[in-house]
Amino acid sequence: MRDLTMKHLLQPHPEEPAQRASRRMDTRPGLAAILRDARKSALLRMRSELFYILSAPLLLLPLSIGAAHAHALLDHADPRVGNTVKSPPRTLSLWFTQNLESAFSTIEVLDSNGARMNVGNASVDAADRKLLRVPLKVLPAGTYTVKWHVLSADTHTTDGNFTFHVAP
Ligand SMILES: [Cu+2]
Repeated sequence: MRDLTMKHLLQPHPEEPAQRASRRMDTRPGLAAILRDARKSALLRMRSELFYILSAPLLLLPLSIGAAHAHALLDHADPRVGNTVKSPPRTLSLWFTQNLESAFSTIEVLDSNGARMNVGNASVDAADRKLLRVPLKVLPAGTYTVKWHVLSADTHTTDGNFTFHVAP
């Protein structure tokens, strides 16, 4: 405690102007005042260190939340994921959780032999940039795999796949 007191009196910390001011006004600082002063400065320093230690993970928190929210995930599809449809759809539509960049967002529809069943490239809907669509060939009964790869407006890419079935 004495060491701390001496150090404090010899090298007043510039970030503690309130304490310096109070010491200046104290014309005859008694032992009690010096001890109180030292205790206060130690507490202040401890508090500021604690603040930095505790705030570091809090500063990183919004970054991880932001990253998790920013990715474009598949919200729903038509035909629906895993569903069996009675009549073959002429268009596959995928709705995502984020706006998409058309040039780097693709859909591939493959039949059970791996043959490509989409006609041309997928395109983002002009009015709803979360909607990606691709025209389909006339699909015979069977199972189809949809592979999608999208670039969201925040420059993150995500991909995924699912199947749907056309009933015989
Ligand atoms: Cu993202």
